[in-house]
Amino acid sequence: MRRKLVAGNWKMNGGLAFNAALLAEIKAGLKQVDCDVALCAPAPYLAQCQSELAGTPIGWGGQDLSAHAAGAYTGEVAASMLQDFSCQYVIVGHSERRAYHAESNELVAQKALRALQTGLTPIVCVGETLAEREAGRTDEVVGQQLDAVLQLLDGAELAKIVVAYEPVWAIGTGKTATPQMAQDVHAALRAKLSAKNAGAANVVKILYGGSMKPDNAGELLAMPDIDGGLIGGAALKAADFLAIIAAA
Ligand code: 3PY
Repeated sequence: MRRKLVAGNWKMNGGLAFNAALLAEIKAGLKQVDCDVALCAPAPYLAQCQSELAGTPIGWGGQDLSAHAAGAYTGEVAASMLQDFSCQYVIVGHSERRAYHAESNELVAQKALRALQTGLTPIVCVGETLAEREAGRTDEVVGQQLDAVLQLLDGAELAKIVVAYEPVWAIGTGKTATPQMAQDVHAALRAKLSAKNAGAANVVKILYGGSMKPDNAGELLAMPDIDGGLIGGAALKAADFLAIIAAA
């Protein structure tokens, strides 16, 4: 039985005062937690997450990292820097980074490897565009995205990743995959993981992301291969985030 993970992706939102109020409200509202919970914040606010969340059941992490260990890579954030702020997680390959920063499947896989080598859990995002879905290419596209990671990791490393299926057409649009549509893709992803390493496939959490909110979380999270959520807009509202945690 895989323990569920509810991870918030704040994207490029927030500010010191906003975060302080949000974190206080989430901490106050968090009663019984039966799942893992994490927040992925913009890099400048990781120190704030560390000081506000240390000692709580809520973990924290970055939204991206460099594939390089250190050096002349202006603007990049190294895995070791995330580690300095006690991050446990880092998102890699979010569709917004793939689209706006031209991140290839191979680069995303290298970032996942770098995270693992530094003791961070990479949340590896995969997902198809609307055109790809309408052309019947969903499994092929997410399969290729996952394959790049499978090629780089051995079985022990693979068991430590989290995968997030985020259909691009459901991100920030209010549209959500139906629970069965999401389950079908999650099952295909797990089959791919299993072909590489059956033991790892059983333990890897596959999250659903893309407009998960309180009113659809319960039915999505009830599907056998949906092991949690990567939450966008709803993670910026304490009541919504808490409701999704309660549904997990
Ligand atoms: C969304 O739900 O919009 C996301 O992109 C979460 O990562």
